[in-house]
Amino acid sequence: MSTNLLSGGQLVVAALRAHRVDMAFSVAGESYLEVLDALFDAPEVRLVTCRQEGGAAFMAEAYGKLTGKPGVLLVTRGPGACNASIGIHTAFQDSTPMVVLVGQVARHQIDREAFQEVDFRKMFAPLAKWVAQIDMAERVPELINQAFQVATSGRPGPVVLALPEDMLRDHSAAAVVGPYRPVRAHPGAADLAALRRLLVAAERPIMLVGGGGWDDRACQDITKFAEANQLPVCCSFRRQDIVDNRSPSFVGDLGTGASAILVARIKEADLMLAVGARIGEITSQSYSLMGIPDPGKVLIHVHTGAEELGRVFRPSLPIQSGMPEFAAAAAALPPVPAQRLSDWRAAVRSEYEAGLVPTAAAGAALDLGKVMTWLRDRLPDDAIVTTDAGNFSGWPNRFLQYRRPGRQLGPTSGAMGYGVPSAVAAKLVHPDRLVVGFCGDGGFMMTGQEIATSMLERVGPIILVFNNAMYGTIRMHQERRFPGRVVGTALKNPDFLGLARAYGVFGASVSRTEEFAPAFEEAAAGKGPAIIELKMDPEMITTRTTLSEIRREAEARQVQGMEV
Ligand SMILES: Cc1ncc(C[n+]2csc(CCOP(=O)(O)OP(=O)(O)O)c2C)c(N)n1
Ligand SMILES: [Mg+2]
Repeated sequence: MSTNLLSGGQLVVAALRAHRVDMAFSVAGESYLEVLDALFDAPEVRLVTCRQEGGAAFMAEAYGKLTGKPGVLLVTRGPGACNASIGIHTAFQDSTPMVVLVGQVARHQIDREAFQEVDFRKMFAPLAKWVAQIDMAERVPELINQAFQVATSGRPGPVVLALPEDMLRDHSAAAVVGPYRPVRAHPGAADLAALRRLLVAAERPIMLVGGGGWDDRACQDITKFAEANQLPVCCSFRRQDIVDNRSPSFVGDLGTGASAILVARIKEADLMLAVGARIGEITSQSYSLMGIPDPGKVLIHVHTGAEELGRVFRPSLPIQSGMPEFAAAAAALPPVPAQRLSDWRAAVRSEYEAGLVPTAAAGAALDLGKVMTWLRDRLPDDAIVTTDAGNFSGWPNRFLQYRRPGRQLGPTSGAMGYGVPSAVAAKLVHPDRLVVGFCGDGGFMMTGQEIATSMLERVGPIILVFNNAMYGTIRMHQERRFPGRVVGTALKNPDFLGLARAYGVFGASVSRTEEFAPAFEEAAAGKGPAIIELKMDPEMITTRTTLSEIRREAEARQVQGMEV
C-alpha cells in the first residue's frame, strides 16, 4: 500500500479538517472506529465525548445556531442514531446547519437486518434536509463536501451521512476538497425599490424578524433599518436576540406566551415585513395572525429558502435573500419619511415596556418576576442564555432583554432536554462568556447528565432548574380542558442539591427571592458548572396566570356548557 492512500475513516477526518471543523460531538461506537482513530491525529478538531446521543445532537445543534457553521455529530448505527434523532429534528425545524455522521453495518450485510442495521435514508427522510450513504471510500471527499454545502445553503438544516464500517477500512488516494462555500441569494434592486414603495404607502407597518442565518453585523444592520424607518419590530418564537430588546423599535416576541396586546397590534397593522422568520405555527399564533392564503394586508416576506415564500401566507412581495445580504441592503436604503409613524412605533413600544413589569406574585416566597428583573440588569451584554422547552421558559422570554453579541438559544421545535446540552456547547464555543441555561425540572431530568460532559471538558455553565414538581405545561393544558383531573403530569424529583454534590459541582437551592442573587453570584464566581434549583410555587404556572385561575375559568366554561 503506498503512503498516499488513506482509509475511508482517515478521508472523513481529512475532509472535516478541509471544511475547517474545529469541534465535533460524539458518543463512541464500534461502527466508526476508523473515524475515531483518525481523530486521534487531528488535534485541531476538538472531540467532545457526550453521555447520550440526544445530548450530543443538541450540542451540535446549539453549536450550529451559535456559530452559523454546521455542528458536527458522530454517532453509531441504529441505537445511536435513534437517540440522536431529537437533535436532528430540532436542527430541521430550527433551520440549523448540522452534519451527522452515522456508523453503518458493512456493505455486504446491508438488508439482512444485521446487528443494529437501520435504513437511514428512510429513517431520516422527514427529519433531515438530505440523507446519503457513502459506499465508496473514494467518494468521501465529494459527499462530505456536498453535505456541508447542503447543510449551509438556502434554508440551512441537518444532513445525515451513513458510513458503512467496511468502507471506512477501504483505502483510496482521493484528494479532499474544502472549505465549503454557502450559497445565499441577494435581494434584487427591483425588490428593494418595491419594498420601499410599499413602506412609504403604509400607515401601520410592523416588522417581524426571526429564523437563522443572522450574524452580529446583520443584526446591527436590521436594527439600524428599523430605527431609521420608525418600524416597530417583533420577533418570532425564541429568536429574541436579533434586534436589541432595548432598542426603541423592539416591541416583543411571538412565542407561546405572546402578549395579547402585541397580537392585536399585528392584526391591526396594514403591512407586515417578515424577515427571516418562517411564520410557523407558534409565531403565527396557530396561523391566526393573518388570513390564509391572502394575509389581508401587505405582506413582504424575506427568506433565504425559495420554498418558504408563499408557504401558507401569500406574500405581496416575496424576496429570496440571506439575512446579512438583505440587512445590509435594507440599511443602505434611504429611510422613508417616517416621522408620521413615530407615534405608532412609540405606542407599540410602550405596551412592550409595560409588559416588562412583573405582576406581583401574591405571597409567593420566591418571586420569579423579581429574580428575572435582577438577572436582566446583571447579565452582561455578551451573556448566552439557553432555554429548554416548558412553561418556565416564559419567565426568561418575557422578562430578560436579549441583545448582541449575547445570544438566546432555544429549540423552536419545542424539544425538551435542550437547556443543559446547549449551555454546555455555548460554553465550549465561548468559554469566557457567562452562560446560563434555563430548565424545567422535567427537561433537566431528560439530559441533565450532560453536566458530566461539561466537567470532562472543564467548562462551567450555570444551570437554573425551575422546580414545580410537574410537567407544568401539560398540567396547564390539562386544567384548561379537563379541570381537576390531574393525570400523568406530577413528578417526584431527586434532591437537586445532593445531585450537584454527586457531580461535584456547585449547587444551591433557592426558595426565597433574596436567596437568588447570592447563589447566582457564587455560581458565577466559580469556574465550574453550577446547578441552582428554584423552588417554585406550583401555582405560578405562567408569568400571567395561576393554576387555580385556569381551573376556575375552565370549570366556569363547563358550567355554561361552552365546552367539555
Ligand atoms: C421531548 C419532549 N417530550 C415531551 C414534550 C411535551 N411537553 C411539552 S412541555 C412539557 C412539560 C415540561 O415540563 P418542565 O420541564 O418541568 O417545565 P414546566 O412546564 O413545568 O415549566 C412536556 C412534557 C416535549 N415538548 N418534548
Ligand atoms: Mg416542571
